[in-house]
Amino acid sequence: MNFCGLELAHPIVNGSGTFDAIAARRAFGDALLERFPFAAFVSKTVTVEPREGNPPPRLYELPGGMLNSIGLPNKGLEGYLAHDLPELARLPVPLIVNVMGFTHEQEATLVEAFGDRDEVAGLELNVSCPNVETGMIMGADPHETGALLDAVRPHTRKPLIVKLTPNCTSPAAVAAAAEQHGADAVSLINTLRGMAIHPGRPGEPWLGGGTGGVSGPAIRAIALAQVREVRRRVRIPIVGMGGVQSARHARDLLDAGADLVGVGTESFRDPCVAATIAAELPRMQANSGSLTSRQDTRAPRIAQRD
Ligand code: RRO
Repeated sequence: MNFCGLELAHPIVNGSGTFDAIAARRAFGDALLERFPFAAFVSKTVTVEPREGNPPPRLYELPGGMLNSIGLPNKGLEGYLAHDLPELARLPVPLIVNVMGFTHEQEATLVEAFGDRDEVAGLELNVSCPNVETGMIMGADPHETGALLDAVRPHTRKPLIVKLTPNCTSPAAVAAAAEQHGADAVSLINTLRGMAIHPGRPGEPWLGGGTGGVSGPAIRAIALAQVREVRRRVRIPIVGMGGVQSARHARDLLDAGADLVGVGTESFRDPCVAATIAAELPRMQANSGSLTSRQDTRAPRIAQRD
Protein backbone atom coordinates (compact mmCIF):
# COMPACT_ATOMS: atom_id res chain seq x y z
CA MET A 1 0.00 0.00 0.00
CA ASN A 2 1.00 3.59 -0.52
CA PHE A 3 1.15 6.21 2.22
CA CYS A 4 2.33 9.70 1.26
CA GLY A 5 4.45 8.16 -1.50
CA LEU A 6 5.98 5.49 0.78
CA GLU A 7 5.45 1.85 -0.16
CA LEU A 8 4.32 -0.04 2.95
CA ALA A 9 3.76 -3.78 3.33
CA HIS A 10 0.64 -3.31 5.48
CA PRO A 11 -1.16 -0.51 7.38
CA ILE A 12 0.19 -1.13 10.91
CA VAL A 13 2.82 1.21 12.37
CA ASN A 14 3.92 2.04 15.93
CA GLY A 15 2.93 5.05 17.97
CA SER A 16 5.94 7.29 18.60
CA GLY A 17 7.76 6.46 21.83
CA THR A 18 6.06 3.11 22.41
CA PHE A 19 8.62 0.73 20.91
CA ASP A 20 12.38 1.03 21.44
CA ALA A 21 13.69 -0.56 18.24
CA ILE A 22 17.33 -0.13 19.28
CA ALA A 23 16.83 -1.96 22.59
CA ALA A 24 14.68 -4.59 20.87
CA ARG A 25 17.43 -5.20 18.31
CA ARG A 26 19.89 -5.68 21.16
CA ALA A 27 17.53 -8.14 22.87
CA PHE A 28 16.32 -10.13 19.85
CA GLY A 29 19.18 -9.68 17.35
CA ASP A 30 18.52 -10.12 13.65
CA ALA A 31 15.28 -11.98 14.38
CA LEU A 32 13.76 -8.55 14.98
CA LEU A 33 14.78 -7.36 11.52
CA GLU A 34 13.51 -10.52 9.85
CA ARG A 35 10.09 -10.29 11.53
CA PHE A 36 9.77 -6.57 12.17
CA PRO A 37 6.23 -5.93 13.43
CA PHE A 38 5.61 -2.53 11.84
CA ALA A 39 5.28 -1.43 8.19
CA ALA A 40 7.09 1.83 9.03
CA PHE A 41 8.91 2.82 12.20
CA VAL A 42 8.11 6.08 13.98
CA SER A 43 10.95 7.17 16.27
CA LYS A 44 10.52 8.63 19.73
CA THR A 45 10.52 12.42 19.85
CA VAL A 46 13.79 14.24 19.17
CA THR A 47 14.45 17.78 20.44
CA VAL A 48 17.27 20.15 19.45
CA GLU A 49 18.94 19.99 22.88
CA PRO A 50 19.50 16.79 24.90
CA ARG A 51 16.96 16.23 27.66
CA GLU A 52 17.01 14.14 30.84
CA GLY A 53 13.24 13.68 30.93
CA ASN A 54 10.96 14.01 33.94
CA PRO A 55 11.82 12.86 37.47
CA PRO A 56 10.44 9.44 38.46
CA PRO A 57 7.93 7.95 38.86
CA ARG A 58 7.10 8.19 35.17
CA LEU A 59 4.42 5.53 34.83
CA TYR A 60 1.17 4.61 36.58
CA GLU A 61 -1.05 1.66 35.73
CA LEU A 62 -4.71 2.44 35.16
CA PRO A 63 -7.64 -0.02 35.00
CA GLY A 64 -7.91 0.56 31.25
CA GLY A 65 -4.38 1.47 30.31
CA MET A 66 -1.49 3.57 31.45
CA LEU A 67 -0.50 7.06 32.52
CA ASN A 68 2.93 8.30 31.42
CA SER A 69 4.99 11.36 32.09
CA ILE A 70 8.29 10.55 30.41
CA GLY A 71 9.17 14.13 29.53
CA LEU A 72 11.04 13.64 26.26
CA PRO A 73 14.36 12.17 27.37
CA ASN A 74 16.57 12.08 24.27
CA LYS A 75 20.11 12.72 23.11
CA GLY A 76 19.22 15.88 21.22
CA LEU A 77 19.69 16.46 17.50
CA GLU A 78 23.48 15.95 17.41
CA GLY A 79 23.37 12.86 19.60
CA TYR A 80 20.49 11.40 17.62
CA LEU A 81 22.26 11.92 14.29
CA ALA A 82 25.47 10.37 15.65
CA HIS A 83 24.08 7.43 17.63
CA ASP A 84 20.40 6.64 16.98
CA LEU A 85 20.00 7.36 13.28
CA PRO A 86 22.67 4.87 12.09
CA GLU A 87 20.99 2.11 14.12
CA LEU A 88 17.45 2.98 13.06
CA ALA A 89 18.55 3.20 9.42
CA ARG A 90 19.21 -0.57 9.58
CA LEU A 91 15.54 -1.34 10.18
CA PRO A 92 13.88 -3.06 7.20
CA VAL A 93 11.07 -0.48 6.95
CA PRO A 94 10.82 3.27 6.21
CA LEU A 95 11.87 5.47 9.13
CA ILE A 96 9.68 8.38 10.24
CA VAL A 97 11.41 10.70 12.71
CA ASN A 98 9.21 12.40 15.30
CA VAL A 99 10.44 15.88 16.23
CA MET A 100 9.45 18.60 18.70
CA GLY A 101 10.68 22.16 19.00
CA PHE A 102 9.80 24.85 21.51
CA THR A 103 10.13 27.65 18.94
CA HIS A 104 9.55 27.85 15.21
CA GLU A 105 13.29 28.17 14.76
CA GLN A 106 13.91 24.91 16.62
CA GLU A 107 11.18 23.16 14.63
CA ALA A 108 12.70 24.39 11.37
CA THR A 109 16.19 23.28 12.48
CA LEU A 110 14.93 19.76 13.18
CA VAL A 111 12.90 19.47 9.98
CA GLU A 112 15.77 20.74 7.87
CA ALA A 113 18.31 18.43 9.54
CA PHE A 114 16.24 15.29 9.02
CA GLY A 115 14.76 16.46 5.73
CA ASP A 116 18.26 16.26 4.24
CA ARG A 117 18.94 12.67 5.33
CA ASP A 118 18.44 9.75 2.95
CA GLU A 119 17.86 7.43 5.93
CA VAL A 120 14.71 9.38 6.84
CA ALA A 121 11.54 8.65 4.85
CA GLY A 122 9.31 11.16 6.58
CA LEU A 123 8.82 13.42 9.59
CA GLU A 124 6.18 13.55 12.28
CA LEU A 125 5.71 16.84 14.13
CA ASN A 126 4.77 16.38 17.78
CA VAL A 127 2.71 19.51 18.40
CA SER A 128 1.72 18.67 22.00
CA CYS A 129 4.22 21.20 23.31
CA PRO A 130 4.19 24.86 24.29
CA ASN A 131 5.45 27.49 21.88
CA VAL A 132 7.65 29.45 24.29
CA GLU A 133 7.17 32.54 22.08
CA THR A 134 3.37 32.60 22.45
CA GLY A 135 2.80 30.42 25.53
CA MET A 136 0.27 28.36 23.58
CA ILE A 137 0.34 24.64 22.85
CA MET A 138 1.31 24.48 19.18
CA GLY A 139 -1.25 21.83 18.32
CA ALA A 140 -4.12 23.11 20.43
CA ASP A 141 -5.05 26.02 18.20
CA PRO A 142 -5.57 26.07 14.40
CA HIS A 143 -3.72 29.40 13.96
CA GLU A 144 -0.70 28.17 15.95
CA THR A 145 -0.60 24.97 13.92
CA GLY A 146 -0.92 26.85 10.64
CA ALA A 147 1.93 29.19 11.62
CA LEU A 148 4.09 26.21 12.58
CA LEU A 149 3.51 24.55 9.20
CA ASP A 150 4.36 27.83 7.45
CA ALA A 151 7.67 27.85 9.36
CA VAL A 152 8.69 24.25 8.64
CA ARG A 153 7.11 23.28 5.32
CA PRO A 154 9.72 25.12 3.18
CA HIS A 155 12.50 23.08 4.84
CA THR A 156 11.66 19.66 3.44
CA ARG A 157 9.92 17.89 0.59
CA LYS A 158 9.62 14.71 2.63
CA PRO A 159 6.20 13.71 3.96
CA LEU A 160 5.24 15.81 6.99
CA ILE A 161 2.79 14.21 9.41
CA VAL A 162 1.26 16.32 12.19
CA LYS A 163 0.63 14.33 15.40
CA LEU A 164 -2.50 15.94 16.80
CA THR A 165 -3.25 16.36 20.47
CA PRO A 166 -6.68 15.38 21.80
CA ASN A 167 -6.27 17.96 24.58
CA CYS A 168 -7.88 20.86 22.72
CA THR A 169 -11.25 22.22 21.71
CA SER A 170 -11.32 20.89 18.16
CA PRO A 171 -8.71 18.45 16.84
CA ALA A 172 -10.59 18.49 13.52
CA ALA A 173 -10.14 22.26 13.16
CA VAL A 174 -6.42 21.85 13.92
CA ALA A 175 -6.23 19.04 11.34
CA ALA A 176 -7.89 21.28 8.74
CA ALA A 177 -5.37 24.05 9.45
CA ALA A 178 -2.51 21.57 9.15
CA GLU A 179 -3.83 20.42 5.77
CA GLN A 180 -4.33 23.97 4.50
CA HIS A 181 -0.76 24.87 5.49
CA GLY A 182 0.91 21.95 3.76
CA ALA A 183 0.83 18.89 6.03
CA ASP A 184 0.87 15.63 4.08
CA ALA A 185 -0.93 13.63 6.78
CA VAL A 186 -2.15 13.81 10.36
CA SER A 187 -1.82 11.23 13.13
CA LEU A 188 -4.08 10.96 16.15
CA ILE A 189 -4.60 10.60 19.00
CA ASN A 190 -1.74 11.43 21.33
CA THR A 191 -2.41 10.74 25.01
CA LEU A 192 -5.12 12.49 27.04
CA ARG A 193 -3.96 14.55 29.99
CA GLY A 194 -4.60 12.86 33.32
CA MET A 195 -3.19 12.39 36.81
CA ALA A 196 -2.97 9.93 39.68
CA ILE A 197 -2.85 10.75 43.38
CA HIS A 198 0.12 9.56 45.44
CA PRO A 199 -1.13 6.69 47.66
CA GLY A 200 0.87 7.88 50.66
CA ARG A 201 0.50 11.64 50.24
CA PRO A 202 -3.14 12.63 49.68
CA GLY A 203 -3.54 15.53 47.30
CA GLU A 204 -0.12 15.13 45.77
CA PRO A 205 0.44 13.70 42.31
CA TRP A 206 2.06 10.28 41.94
CA LEU A 207 3.95 11.18 38.77
CA GLY A 208 7.18 13.12 39.10
CA GLY A 209 5.96 15.34 36.28
CA GLY A 210 2.63 16.04 38.05
CA THR A 211 0.27 15.20 35.21
CA GLY A 212 0.75 12.69 32.42
CA GLY A 213 -0.86 11.18 29.34
CA VAL A 214 -3.51 8.47 29.42
CA SER A 215 -3.18 5.73 26.79
CA GLY A 216 -4.50 2.21 26.20
CA PRO A 217 -7.98 0.70 25.87
CA ALA A 218 -9.49 3.48 28.00
CA ILE A 219 -9.05 5.96 25.15
CA ARG A 220 -10.09 3.76 22.20
CA ALA A 221 -13.62 5.15 21.90
CA ILE A 222 -12.24 8.69 22.01
CA ALA A 223 -9.75 7.87 19.26
CA LEU A 224 -12.51 6.45 17.07
CA ALA A 225 -14.66 9.54 17.49
CA GLN A 226 -11.78 11.93 16.78
CA VAL A 227 -10.58 9.99 13.73
CA ARG A 228 -14.09 10.05 12.29
CA GLU A 229 -14.44 13.77 12.97
CA VAL A 230 -11.05 14.54 11.43
CA ARG A 231 -11.84 12.38 8.38
CA ARG A 232 -14.91 14.56 7.76
CA ARG A 233 -12.73 17.68 7.68
CA VAL A 234 -9.59 16.66 5.73
CA ARG A 235 -8.65 14.77 2.59
CA ILE A 236 -5.04 13.98 3.55
CA PRO A 237 -4.18 10.54 4.98
CA ILE A 238 -4.80 9.81 8.66
CA VAL A 239 -2.76 7.59 10.97
CA GLY A 240 -5.29 6.51 13.59
CA MET A 241 -4.28 5.21 17.00
CA GLY A 242 -5.54 4.89 20.55
CA GLY A 243 -6.03 1.68 22.52
CA VAL A 244 -5.60 -0.75 19.62
CA GLN A 245 -5.16 -4.31 20.92
CA SER A 246 -6.50 -6.44 18.07
CA ALA A 247 -7.20 -6.57 14.34
CA ARG A 248 -10.82 -5.76 15.17
CA HIS A 249 -9.76 -2.50 16.78
CA ALA A 250 -7.51 -1.67 13.83
CA ARG A 251 -10.32 -2.42 11.39
CA ASP A 252 -12.64 -0.12 13.33
CA LEU A 253 -10.17 2.79 13.05
CA LEU A 254 -9.78 2.13 9.31
CA ASP A 255 -13.57 2.10 8.97
CA ALA A 256 -13.70 5.41 10.85
CA GLY A 257 -11.45 6.94 8.20
CA ALA A 258 -7.85 6.10 9.06
CA ASP A 259 -5.39 5.04 6.34
CA LEU A 260 -2.81 3.56 8.71
CA VAL A 261 -3.21 2.36 12.30
CA GLY A 262 -0.73 2.90 15.10
CA VAL A 263 -0.19 0.40 17.91
CA GLY A 264 1.23 1.82 21.13
CA THR A 265 0.51 0.78 24.70
CA GLU A 266 -0.34 -2.82 23.79
CA SER A 267 3.21 -3.32 22.44
CA PHE A 268 4.51 -3.03 26.02
CA ARG A 269 2.47 -6.12 26.92
CA ASP A 270 3.19 -8.02 23.70
CA PRO A 271 6.00 -6.65 21.49
CA CYS A 272 4.71 -8.83 18.61
CA VAL A 273 1.08 -7.72 18.77
CA ALA A 274 1.46 -5.43 15.74
CA ALA A 275 2.61 -8.40 13.62
CA THR A 276 -0.39 -10.42 14.78
CA ILE A 277 -2.73 -7.55 13.95
CA ALA A 278 -1.15 -7.06 10.50
CA ALA A 279 -1.49 -10.78 9.76
CA GLU A 280 -5.13 -10.95 10.85
CA LEU A 281 -6.31 -7.69 9.33
CA PRO A 282 -6.79 -8.92 5.73
CA ARG A 283 -9.24 -11.54 7.03
CA MET A 284 -11.19 -9.01 9.04
CA GLN A 285 -14.34 -7.85 7.31
CA ALA A 286 -15.42 -4.28 7.79
CA ASN A 287 -17.97 -4.10 10.59
CA SER A 288 -18.33 -7.88 10.89
CA GLY A 289 -16.96 -8.52 14.36
CA SER A 290 -15.34 -11.73 13.08
CA LEU A 291 -12.55 -13.06 10.90
CA THR A 292 -13.82 -13.94 7.41
CA SER A 293 -12.16 -17.33 7.27
CA ARG A 294 -13.78 -18.54 10.46
CA GLN A 295 -17.35 -19.66 10.88
CA ASP A 296 -18.82 -17.43 13.56
CA THR A 297 -21.86 -19.09 15.07
CA ARG A 298 -22.31 -16.60 17.90
CA ALA A 299 -25.22 -14.23 17.87
CA PRO A 300 -24.19 -10.86 16.45
CA ARG A 301 -22.77 -8.68 19.16
CA ILE A 302 -24.10 -5.21 18.83
CA ALA A 303 -23.03 -3.10 21.75
CA GLN A 304 -19.71 -4.56 22.79
CA ARG A 305 -16.83 -6.07 20.88
CA ASP A 306 -13.50 -7.23 22.20
O1 RRO B 1 7.56 12.17 26.59
C1 RRO B 1 6.41 12.14 27.01
O2 RRO B 1 6.15 12.19 28.22
C2 RRO B 1 5.25 12.04 26.10
C3 RRO B 1 5.15 12.70 24.88
BR1 RRO B 1 6.51 13.77 24.23
C4 RRO B 1 3.98 12.59 24.10
O3 RRO B 1 3.81 13.15 23.01
N1 RRO B 1 2.98 11.81 24.59
C5 RRO B 1 3.07 11.16 25.76
O4 RRO B 1 2.13 10.47 26.16
N2 RRO B 1 4.21 11.29 26.51
